[in-house]
Amino acid sequence: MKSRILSLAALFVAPLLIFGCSGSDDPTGPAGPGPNVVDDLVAGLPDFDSVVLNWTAPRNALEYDIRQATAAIDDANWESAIPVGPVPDPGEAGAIEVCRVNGLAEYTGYYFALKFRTGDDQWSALSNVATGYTSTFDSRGRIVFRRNPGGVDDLYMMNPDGSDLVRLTNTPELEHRPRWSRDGSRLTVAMDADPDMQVFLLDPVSREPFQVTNEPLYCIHPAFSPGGTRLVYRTGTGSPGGNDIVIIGTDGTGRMALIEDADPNNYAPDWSPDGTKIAFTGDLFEPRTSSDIYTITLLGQVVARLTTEGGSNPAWSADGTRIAFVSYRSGATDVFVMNADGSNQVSITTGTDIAPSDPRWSPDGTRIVFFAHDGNDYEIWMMDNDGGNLVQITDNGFDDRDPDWSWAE
Ligand SMILES: [Ca+2]
Ligand SMILES: [Ca+2]
Ligand SMILES: [Ca+2]
Repeated sequence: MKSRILSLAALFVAPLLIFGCSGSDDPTGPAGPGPNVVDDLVAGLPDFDSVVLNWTAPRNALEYDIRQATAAIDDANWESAIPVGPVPDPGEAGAIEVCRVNGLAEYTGYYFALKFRTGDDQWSALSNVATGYTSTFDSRGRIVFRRNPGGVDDLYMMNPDGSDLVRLTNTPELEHRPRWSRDGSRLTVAMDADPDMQVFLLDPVSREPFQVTNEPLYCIHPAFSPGGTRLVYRTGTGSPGGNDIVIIGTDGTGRMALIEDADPNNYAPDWSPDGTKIAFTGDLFEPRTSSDIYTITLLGQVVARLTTEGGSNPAWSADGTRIAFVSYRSGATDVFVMNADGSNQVSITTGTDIAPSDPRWSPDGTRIVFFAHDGNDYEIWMMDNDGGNLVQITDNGFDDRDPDWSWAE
């Protein structure tokens, strides 16, 4: 009984002691867990148009007002600072709050501060002022790919070792098989559209898509010309399994079919780095028993049939001397590398237990990135151009597909 009285007394005394320390005019109400001010606001994880704010949730907070400015924020200029949104609802006192501030200018210094509301028209004092820099957009050496965390694919960008992951899109549409422009400033991608997938350009900084094609049947597999003024893509023909290879200006004008009204399945075109040829997967000649790799001129004249034992998804190296591709000719799916004239075709993944898809070259031609299934979902892998140093880059429960390595210098 005695100990019960003591503990009851402690319950009454302790709050009085805390009030005594913090002052009787404490605007945040009765004491409790968590601070009654925000003095640990920090800005970090910069992206090229956003930063992430963290702070400890104060007690009795009902709402946050978070603001940014490019000059230091104080009580005098608080009202002119720019509110950011959306802001999170206050969590439990003492919890770590997180707020990503989007829509900032690239490579710019910002000041951030907040107030929190504790009752009707009762606002706290200004928090500490945090500073943060957005980063500059730089695609050099970066790998773009698609991932489906919400079930529908969005585009992401990462370093070759998987670090510094940036989400480029967050849309309900499927973004399929992105490709960098040679200067790394733009992407081309096939996206869901009405009535079927169409080819878009995508500014990776503004995330604004521009629809290039507007055709009744799907248009997919776009790739840039080396100068960035034209695209080559694959379009449906209405004939079951048939696909044409088409080039078009990036402004949507100048459409010209290189392979037209084709019954067979022609796909995955890639523009030669010297701009003179298109390599693609096709089945042009009788007997039509396998998909092989062909090159054609910009007038649609077949230059060469580079493979005869099966081959798909050709990818030129940046110097134009070699082509990587996929083939099932040995009874397993492998990545092959050959000279650009079709000579010296060598499998570089023989003996591995993965089935690689859609190889793409590093800017210096020493490495090849591709995607493959890990038994549960798709992951991105990388290896030397002779198959050595095979490493898995992503490792998660989403599908990670269609990597493309920026050749921007
Ligand atoms: Ca999407
Ligand atoms: Ca996985
Ligand atoms: Ca995965």
